[in-house]
Amino acid sequence: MTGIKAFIFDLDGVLVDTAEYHYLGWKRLADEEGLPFGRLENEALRGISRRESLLLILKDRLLPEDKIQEMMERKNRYYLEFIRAVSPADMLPGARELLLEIRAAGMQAAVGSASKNAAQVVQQLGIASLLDAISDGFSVTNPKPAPDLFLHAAARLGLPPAACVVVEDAAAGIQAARAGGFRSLGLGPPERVGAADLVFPSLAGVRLEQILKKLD
Ligand code: B16
Ligand code: MG
Repeated sequence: MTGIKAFIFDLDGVLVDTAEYHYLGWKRLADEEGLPFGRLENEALRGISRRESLLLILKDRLLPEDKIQEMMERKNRYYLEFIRAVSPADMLPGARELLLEIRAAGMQAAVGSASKNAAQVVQQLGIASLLDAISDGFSVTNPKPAPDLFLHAAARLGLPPAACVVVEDAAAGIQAARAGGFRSLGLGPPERVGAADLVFPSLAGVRLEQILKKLD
């Protein structure tokens, strides 16, 4: 018996690939500001909060707080334009199937995303009715790799961390899961998510029973 009663899903990179839209938003901002930024630099932003992402793009450039706020708002406007077309068809392969299996097994499911736009994306994906809780960029102050976001989700589910599996595509997310005492399922290359209890390239073809058996 695993004692697992719930799954906490990261959003971007796990349930949907909004990473490309985050990239295009940052790229447009960086180009406007004459900041060097490309796909390579973008890899370091996976799962990282909006503010931390901007600070990484700025490197050692120091800017006043109002300019930082303005740039974060501008990038978010671009991002919101890009995600307007997100629909149920954008769920990543295997994600909806796993959510449905979790529900059918009488387990709980939550989203734990650093994004302040998570609720909107969940709505557009049409999966709100499959979720028991959404913890997002408004829920806690300390971003991943701090465990706060996942602890918030577990508290909303009324469960201890050890009863929840965190599903993540980012190194910072796996770190956060481990720090909080959660089980973890990493999606992607071992170089990125190898610290997780269990690693799959993606959720495509991954069945609930398979996960529970391997975590046993
Ligand atoms: P926002 P996740 C993260 O989502 C993204 O991976 C990351 O690129 C983004 O900067 C962060 O959300 C904040 O998003 O600007 O919409 O608040 O992977 O935690 O679901
Ligand atoms: Mg992610």
